[in-house]
Amino acid sequence: MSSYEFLDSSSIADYIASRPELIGRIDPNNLVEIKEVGDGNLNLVFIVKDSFGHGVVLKQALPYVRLVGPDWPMTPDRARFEYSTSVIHAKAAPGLVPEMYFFDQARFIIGMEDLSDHRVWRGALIDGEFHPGAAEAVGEYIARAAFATSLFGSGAKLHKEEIARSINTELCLITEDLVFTEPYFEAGRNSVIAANEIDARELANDQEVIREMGMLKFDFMTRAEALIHGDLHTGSVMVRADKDGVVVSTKIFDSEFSFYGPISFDIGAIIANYYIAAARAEALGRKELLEFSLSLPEKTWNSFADTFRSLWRTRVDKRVFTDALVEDLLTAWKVDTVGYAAAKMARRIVGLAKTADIETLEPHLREGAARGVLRTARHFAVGRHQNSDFISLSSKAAEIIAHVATK
Ligand code: SR1
Ligand code: MG
Repeated sequence: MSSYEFLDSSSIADYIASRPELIGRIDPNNLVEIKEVGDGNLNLVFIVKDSFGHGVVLKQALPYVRLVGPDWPMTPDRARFEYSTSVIHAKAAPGLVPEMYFFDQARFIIGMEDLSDHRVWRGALIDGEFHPGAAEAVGEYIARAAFATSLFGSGAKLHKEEIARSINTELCLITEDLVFTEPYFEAGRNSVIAANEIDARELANDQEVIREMGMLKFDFMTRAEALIHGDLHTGSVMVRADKDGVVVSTKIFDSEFSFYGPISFDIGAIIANYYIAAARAEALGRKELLEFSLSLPEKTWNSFADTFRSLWRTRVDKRVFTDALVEDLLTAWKVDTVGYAAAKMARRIVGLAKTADIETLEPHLREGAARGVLRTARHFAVGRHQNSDFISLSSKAAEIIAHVATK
C-alpha cells in the first residue's frame, strides 16, 4: 500500500501555505474553520475557511476504501483521474463543474473551489427541497462532457489517445463487481434488512434480469464512447437555489470513477437516484415530492438529448456521421439508459454502498421502499426494449412503488 502523509486539521495551515496555487485564495495565517465533511465512500474532504470569508476544499484520496477500511486497498491515483476529468469536463461544460486549483501528485490531494453555499442534491431531496432546474442542468452537463470527449467532438486521433490515457482499471472493477455482478452473485458484501431478504433472493434468481445485466456490463467494459463521469448519483451533484427555490447553480463533482465508457451509463445512474428519491417520498406520503421526483428522468433525458443534438452541428466529420445518425444513437442510448438505471437502482438496495434516501427510513417504511425500487429495477431491465419512454416508465414506477409500499 502506498505511504504518504494524510491531511488532518493540525497540518492544514502549513499545507495551504506550501501551495503556491492557493496564494490569494485563502490566508493560511487566519484560518477560522476546518471541517472534515467527507460523506462519500472513499476519501477525506476538508472545507477550510479564513476570517475574510474565503474558502477552499482539500480532497485527499486514501490508499483504501474509506467505507470498508485498510482491508480493501484502493489506488489513491484515482484523485488524478478526478482532477484531470474535472478540468476536461469544466472546459466542455462551463459553470457546471467546480473549479480545480491543483493536484498534488505526491499526496493525492486536490485543491478546489469551496461550494459551501451549495447543498448536496441528495440531502436536499431527502429534506423535501425541490430545486427545479437541477435535473436539466445535469442533462446538459452529461451531453456537453460526452460530446466534447467523443469521437464527434474530439476527432479520431485525440479520441484514441484519450481512451488510452484514461484507463481506470481499479475503479472500473468496483463498478463491474458492485453494480453488475454482486447484486446477483453474492460476494460477501451484500446486505438487506430481514424483511427484504425475499426481494433480494427474487432479484438474484431473475434470469431475465441477469441476461440484461450481462449485456449492460459488456457494454460498460467495451464501449469507449466518451469520457464519462462514472458515478453520477445525486450525491455527486451540488445545487444552489435563489430565495424562490429556483436553482441558480448546479455543479457536478467527484468524477474519480471516470473513464471512456457508454454515455448512457451516466444518464442511467442519475435517473436511478430519482426513482430512489421517489420511493422515499412515497414511503413518507410526500405526494408533491413524489410527483416531482418522477418528473426528473424525462427532464434530464430531454435536456441531454436537446443539448447533444445542438452540439451535433459542430461534429468534426459529417460524411457518414449524418443527421440521421444522431437520432439513431439517441434511440439506442435511451434503451441503454433505462437498463443502466435498473442496474444502479438494484445495486443501491442490495449491494455495498446504499443511499441515505432509503437507509434513513424507519424499517417498516424501508421495507416497502426498497421493494419498490427493486421491482421497478427488474421491470425496467427486462422491459427496456419495449418501452424507454420516461413519462410512461415513471407512471409504471409510481404504480409499482405505491403497490408495494409498507405503511
Ligand atoms: C467501494 S466504493 C463503493 C461505491 O462508492 C462510490 O460512490 C461508487 O458508487 C462505488 O460503487
Ligand atoms: Mg463518489
